[in-house]
Parts: sequence; structure tokens; C-alpha cells
Amino acid sequence: MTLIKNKVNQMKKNYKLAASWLAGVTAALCMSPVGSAPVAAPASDGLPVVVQELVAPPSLPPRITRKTAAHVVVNLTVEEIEREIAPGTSYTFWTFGGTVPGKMIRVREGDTVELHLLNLPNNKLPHNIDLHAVTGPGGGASQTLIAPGNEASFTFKALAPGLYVYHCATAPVGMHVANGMYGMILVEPKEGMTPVDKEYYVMQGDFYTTGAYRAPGLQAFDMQKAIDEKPTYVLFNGADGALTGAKSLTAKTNESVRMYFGVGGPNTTSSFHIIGAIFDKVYTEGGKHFQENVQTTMVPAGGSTIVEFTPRVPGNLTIVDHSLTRAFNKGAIGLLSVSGPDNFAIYGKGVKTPLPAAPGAKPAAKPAAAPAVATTPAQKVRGKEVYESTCAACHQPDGKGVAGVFPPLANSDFFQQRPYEMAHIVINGRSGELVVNGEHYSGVMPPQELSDDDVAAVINYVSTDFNKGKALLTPAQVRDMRLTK
Ligand code: HEC
Ligand SMILES: [Cu+2]
Repeated sequence: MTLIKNKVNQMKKNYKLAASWLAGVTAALCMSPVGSAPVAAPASDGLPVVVQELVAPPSLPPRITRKTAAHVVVNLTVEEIEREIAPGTSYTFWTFGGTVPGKMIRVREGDTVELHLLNLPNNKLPHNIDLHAVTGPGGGASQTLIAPGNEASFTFKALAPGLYVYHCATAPVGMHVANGMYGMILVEPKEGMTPVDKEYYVMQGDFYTTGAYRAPGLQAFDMQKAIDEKPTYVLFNGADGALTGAKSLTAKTNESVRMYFGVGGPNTTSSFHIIGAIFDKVYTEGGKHFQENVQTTMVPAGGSTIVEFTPRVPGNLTIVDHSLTRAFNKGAIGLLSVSGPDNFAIYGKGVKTPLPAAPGAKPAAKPAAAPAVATTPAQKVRGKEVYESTCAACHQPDGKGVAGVFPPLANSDFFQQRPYEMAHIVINGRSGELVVNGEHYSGVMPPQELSDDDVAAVINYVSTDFNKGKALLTPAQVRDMRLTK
């Protein structure tokens, strides 16, 4: 026991030494204020030294404007941390720099990269790094394999421009990656990249917990689920809700957006798609050439893509893995919230009209004429039909929902307190924090494509049959609600 303690203390000392050494070097290097600017003393290879600025995803370092090669020093720290994987559910992540994905490294074709990896003394396991941008066996894995309380470094030349995944390659590799140990390195081409208005950094990963999706409390890694490739979570940027609600990505209409998207895996690939956008350009597999006008692009585990597009109308664009139950049942969903003026020439509001009754069919029940909300038997039947065909899939046939995932509509205090808001939710969808009957939710309900009659019918059905309330809405009121945002 004391032996182990002594060893740990020794490691802590070593770490402090390494840390102060690094701090010294960094101070000497950082004579000019901005991290990405060249600094005074050249490296032994004669190149000007640049210290890589590291920022948390979905941000990334700015576009490189320098026209010549540099010696880029990258300091990555391995941190094993416990934090939320979903609201109310925590998990022990192993990370590069405290974030999933690890912070993006951005260099220029021809640069020499001096990579330092620090394994904190409080960590429990050895780790290393394999960068797909490296030309050489193992991509740096053997040079950087270190126990907690150590620091390793090696250099490599960034020969080929592209967007590359980096990851831990310590056995069991699948487990280290499943716990969040991946990120990306962008090697810009010599001639530079065209400027865009917004750049974002997003990575998808699959996670395996012993408990079910959104089961509360601290969850352990489930190796068997990983081997069986049955992820509990498929997530963007390491958390359910990392890119929704207040954390949604943003853009203005007509701004050019470039997204650096990668898949850490360890196992699932991504059918990467943004609902409501067409990618103007896709640099397939993160390589040199682009394809144009793409709807969905396939990204392999340990691979990447660069997509560019320009939102033209306001609203939420939904970022998904179009292997859809991953998006709607395992968390692979994010939002890009676009603000700006409407452009109905590009995206019209739409008109909905009921078809004339088929010859011989019984005439449809007339909606209640009186302003007081009275529902006809036909409307009640219709409300049940709409509920069963549209809402039950998520809110469950009995309206009781799925704890922590889909809120209940039956005996819902949220519903009962704000009955008139409910049509807005059905028409426009809803995302973000929500508390129903004391339970927290942070999901995404997509807007439901229903006629005014059907919205009124289903809300009335939920009110009367699931909440002991009265009928609330007429189709005319729903129509008016559509006009207000
Ligand atoms: C794809 C799954 C899905 C479908 C289909 C769906 N919902 Fe939802 N709904 C959700 C989620 C997820 C939330 C919670 C959203 C949040 O966290 O903000 C929600 C929230 C709600 C709420 C507010 C919370 C509550 O429990 O009172 C209402 C009301 C609601 N939905 C009604 C409906 C109705 C009516 C339909 C059918 C017309 C429907 N939903 C279809 C997923 C769905
Ligand atoms: Cu590792």
C-alpha cells in the first residue's frame, strides 16, 4: 500500500516537473500574444515555432493565414472525467483535453507537428494517441504510450492535406474509443482554405452503458454490448443534448456554413444528414475532392467529411444520423438554429385543403359551428385515430410515455397547466428542458404535419381521454395559431 502511495507521489512530482517544464517552454514560446502566431525562437528544424491554440468543440481554431511552414507545438492532456452523458445520467469519459471529441488540431500542409501528450497523475490507465494524419506505423501510438503521471512527445510532418481522426490506441482500443478518446486534426492545403461565415466541429460516437438509454445515475461501460455493436447511445459531441436547446449551433440566413464532421466510433458509421439543407459541397471522406448537391453522406468509423452549405430561410435545421432510430431513440440529433427573414419564394408556407368526398361516401361530420368547443362523435373518433397513428409511437399507446425519454401526455401536469400551448407544440415541435410530473426531459419532438382539424381533434382527445379535461380547441383556432409564431 505505502509502496503504491510512494509511487503515486513520485509520479505527481514527475508530473509537476513536466508541467512546470511545459509551462516554461510555453511561456518562452508565447512571446507573441496569439497562440497561432509565430514566436521568436525557431525550432531545431529552422521553422518558426507556433503553439497550437486549443478550443472546446463545437468551436475550432481559426483558418490559417500563414503562407509558409511552421513547427507547431500541440499540448494534449488526457483527462478521465465523470460528467453527464444525458440529463440525470453520468458516465466516466476518457478524454483528450476534457472534451468529447478532443479539441481540434489545425495545421498547414508541410508543417512539422510536435505533439506532447500528458497523462494526468490522477488518471487510472495508460493512454496514447494515433493520428491518422501521420505517415508511419501506428501513427504515434508507440511513441506516446504512457502510464498516468507521465508525458510523451514525438514529431511528424503533415504531408497530405485533409481532415483526419485521432484516437487513443491503447488496448482494449475499442473501449478507450467508446469512452470518448477521439478528436480530429485538420491539415489545411498549402494554398489555404476559402473563408466562410461559420465553422463548426462535430463528431459522432457510440456509447455502451450497462443501464438502458437514459437510465438515471452513474452508468458503467458494458463491454458485451460494445462487442455485440449494440450501442445504448449514439451521440454528437459526447452528450445527449450537446447540440440542442441553448447549445444549438447558430447561423443567419445566407451565411456560408462549413462543418467538420467525423465519426469516432468505435463501431457505428454515420448516414450524416441535415434535415432541410442540401450540402453544396461534400469533401467526401475528408479528402481533397468534393462532390456537389448531396443530401446524405456516409462517414465511416475513424473517418470524416467536410460539408458546406448556405441556409436560405429561417428555422431549425435538424442534424441527424439518418439511420433514424439512432437519431430519435439514441440521441444522435442536433440543431442548427437559423435566424433571418422569411423567403417564401424559396420555401413557401403551403396550403392544405381536404379532398372532396369520394362518390357514395358518407358526408364528413361538419365541424362544430358554435364558438364554444363542442366535439362531435366523429371528431372524437378522429382524435383517437390521429393519436394512435402519430403520437403513440413516442408517447406510447396508453399516453404514459417513457420515463426520461418521452414525456407522458396522460395526467400530465404540464399539459393541464398550459392547455392552449399544446397546439403550438404539435404544430411547431419542441426541444429543450422540460419537466413533466417532476421528471426531467430534454428531447426533440419534431413538428407534426397535421391538418387544423386533426390538430384540434388530437389535442381534444388528449385533454378529455387522458387528462379528464374538456375539449379545448376548434380547427379555426388552430388555423389562427399557425399564423402566430
Ligand atoms: C418522435 C417522437 C414524438 C412524436 C411522434 C410526438 N411527440 Fe410529443 N414529445 C416528444 C418529446 C421528445 C417531447 C419532449 C420535448 C422536450 O423535451 O422539449 C414531447 C413533448 C410533448 C408535449 C409536452 C409535454 C407533455 O408531456 O405534456 C405534448 C403536449 C406533446 N408532446 C404532444 C404530442 C402529440 C399530441 C403528438 C401527436 C400529434 C406528439 N406529441 C407526437 C416526442 C414526440
Ligand atoms: Cu486511452
